[in-house]
Amino acid sequence: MKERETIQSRSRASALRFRINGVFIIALLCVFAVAGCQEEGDGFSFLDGLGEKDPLSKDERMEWWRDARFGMFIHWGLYAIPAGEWNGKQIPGIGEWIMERADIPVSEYEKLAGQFNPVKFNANEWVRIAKNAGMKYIVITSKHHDGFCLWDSQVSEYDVMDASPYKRDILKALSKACKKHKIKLCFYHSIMDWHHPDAQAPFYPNYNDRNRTNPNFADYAENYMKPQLKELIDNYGPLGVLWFDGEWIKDWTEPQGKDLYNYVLSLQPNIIINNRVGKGRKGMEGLSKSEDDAGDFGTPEQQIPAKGLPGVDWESCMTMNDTWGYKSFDHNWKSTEDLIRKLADIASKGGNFLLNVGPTAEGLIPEPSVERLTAIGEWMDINAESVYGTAASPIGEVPWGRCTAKPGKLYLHVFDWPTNGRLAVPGLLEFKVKKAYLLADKKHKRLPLVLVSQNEMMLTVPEAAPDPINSVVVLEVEQ
Ligand code: FHN
Repeated sequence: MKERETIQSRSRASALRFRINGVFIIALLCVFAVAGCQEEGDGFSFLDGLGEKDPLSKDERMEWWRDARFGMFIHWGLYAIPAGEWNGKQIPGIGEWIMERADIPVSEYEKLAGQFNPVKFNANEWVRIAKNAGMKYIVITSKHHDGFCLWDSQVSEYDVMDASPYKRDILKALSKACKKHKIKLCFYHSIMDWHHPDAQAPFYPNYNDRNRTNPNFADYAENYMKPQLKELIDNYGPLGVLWFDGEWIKDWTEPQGKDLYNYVLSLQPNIIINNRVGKGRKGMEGLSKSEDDAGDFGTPEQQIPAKGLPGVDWESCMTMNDTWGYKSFDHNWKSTEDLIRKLADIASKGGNFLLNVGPTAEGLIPEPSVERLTAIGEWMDINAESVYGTAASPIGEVPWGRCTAKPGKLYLHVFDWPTNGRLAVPGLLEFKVKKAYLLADKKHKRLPLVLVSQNEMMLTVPEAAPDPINSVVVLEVEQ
């Protein structure tokens, strides 16, 4: 008996030693892992893998996103093949809606999968284009409303591996490239699905019928959509954002949205989820109706809120022409000037800018988009400090452009450079200006300044604008 006790206590002691050694080894591995992350500065937090036991606060989850301010939206799928044309006719409206707009039956549309062979797709090149533009994250359509999946889904045959001749996992390639280039990968995922028989497929020829329901929808949501989201998080993560859309269908409710929000967080506790997971968004204005609505940030679409929204997280998503998915005949491109100023406008109101590209069926980002992104990148090379990690203007609206802020600094984005070399800066009541300089001037040479009133300061600036689109003047301030 005693002997047995001794053997048991000896084995308990050695088990304890083993556990202590194990804990020590795990702790050591964690230290190395943290050191490794820091050394590489890979943009992924140490907390990425630890979330399960220690849920983060919303502020902690949102930190990288608030800092990033600028991301790339990618709408890519089978719709890039017709590129806006069906049966020889140019179909009006956005390209990724061609299945709905041209009344294409599921059996016809799904044949496009057999032609999807984007041999020029290069994930590293796409990520490089985003990174060079100064973008910090990419949101790509894992599945748009047409239901086609850009990854190897285990619950569907309607995906790039099983249904297309390309047979390469696009999201896997992007996930690797994003890790390599330290860009956060995020997925857009449509709740509405025009291909699935338990979702909106039976609604043909009006897939977007807002008054119809499918009695099997709950089955689709539980046994198709949720498993797909788990695949995306488990096999392609950790993800930055899950960006839902297509939530306006009659079959979707706010309680379902809240359930989905919690489900996604249970899979990856530090993930960020947009407000289209539930029913809270106010149309294209995109902001949530109430704080109780599901989702971490508002999603204005093709518009920028008129005023700054202190304390509210939001992201304006926008196209560069008039379509999200590629259309060969849409040449209505926004100018570089417009896009750079929109970026400053959005940052000055405390939001993020998610700027879209719609790659071709071959897998190329259209040249006009690349040209604009390159120009934005050149502006960001000099001025990124006035965008990343900034907050909304604390001095209200300014007549010549926009203002962004960081603790101790105001960034004046001057769109209309004064022809007389004098820039009046209003709204400074709360601030004592210590120094002013041009962000483009590496030496930070002081610009002369005089206080004209308690509220307004006059800066003497060079006659020629450092940048004809947006020259940034930095004010070092005390509050
Ligand atoms: O219907 C979609 C549309 O195709 C596109 O994906 C945009 C992007 O925000 N969202 C929807 C409309 O709100």
